[in-house]
Amino acid sequence: MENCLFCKIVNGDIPSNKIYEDDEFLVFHDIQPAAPVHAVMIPKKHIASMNEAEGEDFALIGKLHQVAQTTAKQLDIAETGYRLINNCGPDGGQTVFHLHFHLLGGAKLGALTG
Ligand code: D5M
Repeated sequence: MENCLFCKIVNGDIPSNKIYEDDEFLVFHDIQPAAPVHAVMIPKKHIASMNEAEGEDFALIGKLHQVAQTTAKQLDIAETGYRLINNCGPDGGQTVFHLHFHLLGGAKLGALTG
């Protein structure tokens, strides 16, 4: 998708600090970390947000959770625990409109606030 920041990262037009990559997914360190460990997990397929997911996208999103589990082990936060977040739409705090999950850990995280 033209003018999508994360598609540009997938295509290599914008560099990223990669943690994991396969044919379907890319995981990289967040440029503005909100925790000691903060990874961004995306499907390479452009899906604008959770609202736009349809059909086989949900299987992809399921697999992304498997990648989250593996990545948490790789980043050594599996034992202590972590948080997996999807921000959807403006009120959800989404700023990049390419579906992604935040994987946060490395410290005891505060309570969720609205
Ligand atoms: O989260 C979008 C996230 O994307 C936010 O935490 C910053 C991160 N971001 C933005 N640009 C980059 C680059 N170039 N590399 C790594 N991380 C980046 P949202 O849920 O949409 O607010």
